[in-house]
Amino acid sequence: MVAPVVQALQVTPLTEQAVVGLGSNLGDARGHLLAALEGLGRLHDRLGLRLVGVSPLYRTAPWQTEGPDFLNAVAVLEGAGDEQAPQRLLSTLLELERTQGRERPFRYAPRTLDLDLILFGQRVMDTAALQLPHPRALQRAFVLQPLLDLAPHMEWPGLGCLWRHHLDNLHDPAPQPLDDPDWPALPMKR
Ligand code: PH2
Ligand code: MG
Ligand code: MG
Repeated sequence: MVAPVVQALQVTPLTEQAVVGLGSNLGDARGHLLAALEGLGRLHDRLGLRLVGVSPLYRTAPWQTEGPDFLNAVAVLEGAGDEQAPQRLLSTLLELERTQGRERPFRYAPRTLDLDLILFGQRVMDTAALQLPHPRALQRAFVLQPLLDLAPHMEWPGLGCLWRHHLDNLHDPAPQPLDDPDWPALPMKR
């Protein structure tokens, strides 16, 4: 008669939403972002994360760097993850970057594909490999604007919904939404 009691005590892992920032300003930028979305859509078997949101596509001026304009967007993944889940997702993001031929000749160099982990639920981490929330995300309109479009109710650790006000204080050129009927935007259910 012990087994049913133990079963009842098992903790159901919390469902969390992870935000991924997508960027490209080298080669077929839109094609690289589409390939990334396909990859993100295939993570369920491996990581238990489902793609539940894709923002509109934006053209953005280079931030703290030079070179061609970027295409940027954000995506939201959802699932129940253990303690290692953010690190595993980060490794997978780096793999997807490599698949698109990402090279790193210098900091902020033009890139075929950049996939940044912005948030993983309400987790706060500061390790050499991974900081959460992403330490520069609140300074970047190319992250906050697509996130505002996609998930205005997203909660930021320590800030709740106040992250939205950071966008008002950024004086970079505003990200330009692209009218792209074939972009696979996936609005989020609330
Ligand atoms: N990424 C950077 C640096 N600057 N600027 C824009 N507009 N978009 C980016 O994705 C971007 C950037 C470092 O990753
Ligand atoms: Mg980046
Ligand atoms: Mg990066």
